[in-house]
Amino acid sequence: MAKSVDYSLYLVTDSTPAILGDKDLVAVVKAAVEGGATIVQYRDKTSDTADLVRIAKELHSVTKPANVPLLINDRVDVALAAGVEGVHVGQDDLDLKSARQILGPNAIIGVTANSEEEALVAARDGADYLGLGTVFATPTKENTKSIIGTVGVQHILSSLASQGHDVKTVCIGGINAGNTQRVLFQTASPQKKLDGVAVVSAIMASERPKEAASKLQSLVKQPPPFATSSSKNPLSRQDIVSKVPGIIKRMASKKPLCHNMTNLVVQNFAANVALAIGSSPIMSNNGLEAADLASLGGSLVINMGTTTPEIRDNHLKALAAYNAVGGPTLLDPVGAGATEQRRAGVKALMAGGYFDVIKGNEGEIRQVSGASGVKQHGVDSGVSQLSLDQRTALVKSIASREHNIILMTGGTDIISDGERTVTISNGHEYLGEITGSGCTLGTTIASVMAVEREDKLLAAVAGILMYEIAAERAAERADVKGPGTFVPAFIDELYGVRQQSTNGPGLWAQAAKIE
Ligand code: 3NM
Ligand code: MG
Repeated sequence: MAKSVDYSLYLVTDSTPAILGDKDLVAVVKAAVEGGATIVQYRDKTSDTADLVRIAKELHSVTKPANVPLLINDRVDVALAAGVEGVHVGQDDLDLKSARQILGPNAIIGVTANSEEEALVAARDGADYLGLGTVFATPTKENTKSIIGTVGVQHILSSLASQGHDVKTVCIGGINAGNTQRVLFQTASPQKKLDGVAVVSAIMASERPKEAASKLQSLVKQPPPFATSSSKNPLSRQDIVSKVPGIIKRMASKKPLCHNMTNLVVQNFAANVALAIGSSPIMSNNGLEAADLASLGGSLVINMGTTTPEIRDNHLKALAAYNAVGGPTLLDPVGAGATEQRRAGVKALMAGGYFDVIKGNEGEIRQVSGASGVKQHGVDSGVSQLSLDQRTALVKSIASREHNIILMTGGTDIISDGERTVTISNGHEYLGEITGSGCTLGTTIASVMAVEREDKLLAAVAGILMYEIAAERAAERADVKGPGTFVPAFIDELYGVRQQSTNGPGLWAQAAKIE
């Protein structure tokens, strides 16, 4: 059934005062269509049937001239009576097959799907499109069945593709101008992408529905700013060794801003590490100034080490600000599995924005992957439960799912962008005997990303190598007797490695332990 329908900006109406306010429904829909809504669903759970038909006809008089299909939520009878293009049915409404029998093959019929199974059944039974959700918790619909996130949407898309269904798809629930681009980007599976986004409040609650629709329409057309340049050149040891010195030199001469929202324990150490490697640290936990800082062209580190709900709000504000301008972002989910607060914190941050890099130890990365039953004690690295092959597979799969870079630190660090995977076994045991070594590795990687945006995996690898080779050199020094004397020597060696970056790849060629 090849109907040519543009699903890119799907407006679902809401006539309740909480959303519509005192605006006129038909005027709002008219404005939204002028702004760029490509399909409209009239959703009204309370009006009497006669009013539903009358309002549907009024809405049709503004959608039809614009060639925008109008669908009715749930009520096949109303759709027939008003002569509109189709219906949208939920899982508890009239079933798809009956709706199709009544409305015929040319009607547009969409179905809400909350799970893989619901989606496959609806696709098999001939739905024209599926509304996948609920993506994010939303006050607009409180009785939603489950929040499936971008991961859940992607899972359904993959499974539709693997069963050969080319049904159209939109997602719904908490979609707005702040997350539309990221949601389209992060839900994409290799074989199938969403055809559009569906919104209620982002347009219906707006005082300027035409502008709101036009903004959303322009967002669905372009990739998010953080995804505009991403080269995936091969990264052999040879490539890495030859490119890293130039990148570090560039960082030292540009002195990019590295905005750290980090924990109480490492503020001072992280700022010193940033200065030593050649970036300009700013240690600000105030989300309200993040947009100003993001405009300065640097990168952002969010470290959950000593987080609170209030700090999390600041983190989310800053993340949105950096995402909006494409500033590189790194999440360090310290102790991610240790407490309920931290588990909720990781989820909220990952649902609230995009991180170019998520770095953590095995337990933290397992938490990030959503693996259940991971218990962490304290916030230290703990004991490995997975083999190297299992860890590598996990890192790769999360990276390809999130469309970002995942770094799992350990004796051997594993880093992947889903396609390319690098393992690095530099470093020294003293790094495990001081506080903040993981946190300041985050600072280092983010600093490098600020100057190397084309290939962020290469940037991260450069950061890891710089950091761990400096640690080896510090530990070897005669004046270093243990963790205490190691710290100042390490800062000196970071500075030293930065100075030596002008000497070409010699140091790296010799020291880098890469596979
Ligand atoms: N259906 P907003 S969520 C109408 O999950 C509707 O099936 C949902 O509203 C589903 O864009 C939802 O304001 C409300 O978040 C979406
Ligand atoms: Mg319904």
